[in-house]
Amino acid sequence: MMNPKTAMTIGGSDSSAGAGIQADLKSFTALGIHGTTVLTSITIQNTQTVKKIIPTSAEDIRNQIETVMEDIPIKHVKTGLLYEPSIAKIVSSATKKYNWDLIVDPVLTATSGDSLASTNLTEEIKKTLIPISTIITPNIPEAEAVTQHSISTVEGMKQAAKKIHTMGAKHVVLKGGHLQNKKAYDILYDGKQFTELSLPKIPNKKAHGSGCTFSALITAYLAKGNNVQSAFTQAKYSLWNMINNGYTIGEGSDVLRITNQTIKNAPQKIQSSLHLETWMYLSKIIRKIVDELPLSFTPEVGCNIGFALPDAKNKNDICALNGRIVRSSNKPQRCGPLQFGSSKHIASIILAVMKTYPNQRCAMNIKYTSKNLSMIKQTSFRISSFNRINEPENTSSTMDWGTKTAIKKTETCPDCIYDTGGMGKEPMIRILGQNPSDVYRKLKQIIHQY
Ligand code: PXL
Repeated sequence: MMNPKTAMTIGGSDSSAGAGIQADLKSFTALGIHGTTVLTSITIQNTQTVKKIIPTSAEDIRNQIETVMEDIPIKHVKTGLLYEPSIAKIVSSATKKYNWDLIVDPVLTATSGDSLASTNLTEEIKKTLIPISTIITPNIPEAEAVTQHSISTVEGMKQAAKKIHTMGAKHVVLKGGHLQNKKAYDILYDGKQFTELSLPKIPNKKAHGSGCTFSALITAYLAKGNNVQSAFTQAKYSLWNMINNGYTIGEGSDVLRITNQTIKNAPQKIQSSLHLETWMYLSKIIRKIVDELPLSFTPEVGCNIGFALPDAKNKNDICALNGRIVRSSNKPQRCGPLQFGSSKHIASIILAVMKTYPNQRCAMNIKYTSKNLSMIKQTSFRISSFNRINEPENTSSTMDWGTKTAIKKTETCPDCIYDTGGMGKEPMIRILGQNPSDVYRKLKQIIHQY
């Protein structure tokens, strides 16, 4: 195995490990980057409150940087909580000395509202860090503090980004989560053009550490060799999925799920809000299915499930796993991200069903065994089938032909279609339904016959 690439974070410890150095290190690790850590402070906090900040001495901070740098080659460095202006000065000289690519997250306050900076830190960041930063990643209150202008619209964000760019930052990433919009807009400005990304805000999730994690992910993507624009985009989608899969450990904010799995399963290239809603719906149901699917329902080739946009025309309109739910260590496990256009197989089935029954937009395959079939027969589901022996030679898709053949045999849409396989083809049962919940409900009813 190759040695991992390296990066550094200079920031504070968060004893609840949701933000700060801990979130940075988790983000680096999730992307396969070895993170080194320079502690500027210890914060004493839980998910509800910051009780105390104990700064590290300037000498010890300098010593940490020098000791790491005399031994380990590092190019990408992220700063978080610096706390005092003198620390910003130390980072500034080190950036010049070691020729770092510096990613500055100008941390001023915690999610809980507690202040994380002594006076004059904003001024020092403006004076010494912004002019040498590759990227600065403020949220709205931080951008307001830096520009001395209030921001309440996406247009206002763009004006602020331009202003911060004139202060010397090569790129400005402005995080719009604080705007009162349904969507979270984030923008990247490189001095010439804006890249705008928006994803729906995740309701009821006050996520602690999302700012740290976003800039740490950007840093890690840069360390992996991505350019700024792709680092920004990838980090945004990964972060969104980490918030979406966040979890509760205390009475206060949730914690992000900063794992490689969450990054791998993040949405990619989402074209519209309808695409994203479809993705989210299927994603949620897949989680339940993986938890509850008996191994006896998992075919050798694995399970897939697809969900089509209304009026789907081709496989690009169908969201499915680019991978499968497979057996691993004796339990079902999801592998692969959910993507539009990723499965010709499941798309052929759904598109064939939708030709006759446009509302039936979801399908999932499960293992065929005579026992599974007899369990389905105990329900009131309509069952149909096809036989591969009867497939004409000139069909372009067996699934299209088989599904249409099975549909012709019943007066209303079947709930299940099975075939008993063929040469080198595993027999299979497909569950059809209007949407992921409908398919999940039918699956549970079949499991219940056990
Ligand atoms: O999210 C900003 C931040 C950075 N660093 C530390 C923190 C926080 C927020 O709570 O605790 C150590």
